[in-house]
Amino acid sequence: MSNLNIFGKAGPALATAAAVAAATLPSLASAGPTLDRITERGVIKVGVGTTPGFFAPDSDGKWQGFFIDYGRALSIAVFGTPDKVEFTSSSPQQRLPALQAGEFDVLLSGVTVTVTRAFKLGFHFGPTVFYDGQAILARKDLGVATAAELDGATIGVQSGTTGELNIADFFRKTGKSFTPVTIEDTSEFLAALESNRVDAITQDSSDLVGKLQQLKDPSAYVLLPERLSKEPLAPAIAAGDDRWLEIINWTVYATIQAEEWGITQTNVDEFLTSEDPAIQRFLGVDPSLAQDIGLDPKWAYNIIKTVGNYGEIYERNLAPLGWERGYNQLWTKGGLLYAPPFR
Ligand SMILES: N[C@@H](CCC(=O)N[C@@H](CS)C(=O)NCC(=O)O)C(=O)O
Repeated sequence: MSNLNIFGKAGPALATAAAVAAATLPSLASAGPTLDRITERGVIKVGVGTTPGFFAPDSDGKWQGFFIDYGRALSIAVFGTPDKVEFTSSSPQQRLPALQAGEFDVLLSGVTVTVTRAFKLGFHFGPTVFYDGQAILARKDLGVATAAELDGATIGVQSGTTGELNIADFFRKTGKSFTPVTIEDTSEFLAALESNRVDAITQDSSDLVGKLQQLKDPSAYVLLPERLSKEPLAPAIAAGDDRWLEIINWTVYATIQAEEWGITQTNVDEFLTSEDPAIQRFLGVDPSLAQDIGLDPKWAYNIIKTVGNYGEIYERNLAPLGWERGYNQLWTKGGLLYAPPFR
């Protein structure tokens, strides 16, 4: 009788190697330098931007916003409390090198996932938390209603952003001309528009909608309807720490899954008596899932109780700016948000 199996002739040797590897595999995604640094320091360092609704200090100097809530959620996942997180704004130009240098543990600053950033620069990304696109904010007195009509305009773009290449691509496609003015500093970027140094500025639409209200006369500008690009905005980290990446992934997914189940900040306690075994595992009533992944059984419960589900985070921070859900709606409601199974 032949002893050939699916491994062919080399089967037994390969099978033995696989068995040894399985026996020596760590049971948890291994922590790396970032998570070690975070636990040693006792605080998560987060790089952010300065756009109302997404990240901005309130009148008491306390950071508020959509991405800020995700920073607090990460603090809950790691430390069980929302306040072991430090937010620092830095320019789009400086924040990726600062992340690489270990000055930040994660960027929650509207970073777009791109293939160059993944392969060439070596960054890793959590789930997209906001599906955005690049837009143009133009002076109304130019008299244009669409970006396609812009010809010969001077356009401000922030250095280090995906906007630099997108705007050049856009004009290459329309065959019209433009003059880019590349500016690093955010205040200077906005000042360039207000002083007529540029005719328009281009950035993620999330950024422009938020910054518009900081301009002295918002009614003097028009947000042109085109979206020049796909800008999936996601948490970004340096390579080399699988467990930190998984904590980020599943923290975001927890907020999405909670919304899908209808679990909210106000009704989460009622769900503690749910008969659904998946919800029992999710909320830590049944601690087996948390034991398997090495997190506090109440980590997801605490996140929902403290910052709410995805929809609540969105509504609280972005509805006041007039944002509708659009692509940032659950997959069950025609959007793109989808959490893999918590099992
Ligand atoms: N998504 C683009 C742009 C990122 C970006 O510039 N984000 C805005 C916030 S959405 C920002 O940080 N602006 C500067 C600031 O707020 O100070 C990228 O990844 O390059």
